[in-house]
Amino acid sequence: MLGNGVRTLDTVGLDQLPSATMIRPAHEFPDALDEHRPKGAQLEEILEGLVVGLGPGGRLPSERQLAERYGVARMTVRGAVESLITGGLLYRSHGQGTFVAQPRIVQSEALTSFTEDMRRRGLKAGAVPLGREVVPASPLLSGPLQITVGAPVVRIERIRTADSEPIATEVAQLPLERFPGLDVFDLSDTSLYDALRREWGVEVHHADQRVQAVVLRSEEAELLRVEAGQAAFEFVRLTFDASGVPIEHVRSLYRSDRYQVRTHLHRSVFSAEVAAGE
Ligand code: 16G
Repeated sequence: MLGNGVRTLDTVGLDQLPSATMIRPAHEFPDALDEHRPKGAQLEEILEGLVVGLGPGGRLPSERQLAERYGVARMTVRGAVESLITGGLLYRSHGQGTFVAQPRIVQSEALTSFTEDMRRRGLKAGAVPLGREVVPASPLLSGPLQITVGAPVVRIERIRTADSEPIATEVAQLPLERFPGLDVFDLSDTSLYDALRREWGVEVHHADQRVQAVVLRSEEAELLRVEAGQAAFEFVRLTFDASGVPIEHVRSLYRSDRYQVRTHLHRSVFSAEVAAGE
């Protein structure tokens, strides 16, 4: 993180902050705080300016420097920094400082594969196999997949990476009868959706997906290389082919510090849902 090319304002000295940044107009970094407005809120604005100016990976001046520069208590600076950390704009690296976070990967509403999602953002998608087995369909799974209880299901566990960084874990379950040979097919660094198309001639068409917030257990956090107790998005997706036959049930855990979900809301959907009694 601290290799060459990391821009840091530490090196220029906080007394030069307004002009030395040069990346934002000087007037956006006030010399002194306005005594009629809450100090914390003003510091947050200053920090937001620094986030934009420094860009991802840039290092923030220390709390002490900021406190001296703006004549406030370190606790006030810490509060403002914490607020931007909570908002995902900054992150702290122990013993190294506070840095501007990478922008999050946004999941759009299109039905895409992980590989397509990453490629579109200029990142290289990867898949690290964790395990694969054929299991009998449980009563809970057989309903959604529309197969009989006990029918063979291929259960595929993978870590998904973007530019080698773990982003998500996935447990996909697909009916073996629909995809014979999937239990032995090599899926390392391979798109499952590509394989379904190429090898079995099945195209994903639409999906029902739910997302909820969860707290990562220690073994999940370890796989994703984040701290245990960090929040994650849990997606449960049931994917269908063009004839409406379910082909895949997936539970994924996505890092909440690297991922974001975008939804597009339309008024007419409300009327349709009310009409459908949802
Ligand atoms: C995404 C899907 C997952 C699907 C996978 C296929 C979410 C939450 N999940 O990760 O259901 O199995 O893509 O990706 O988006 P692949 O074709 O790259 O293997």
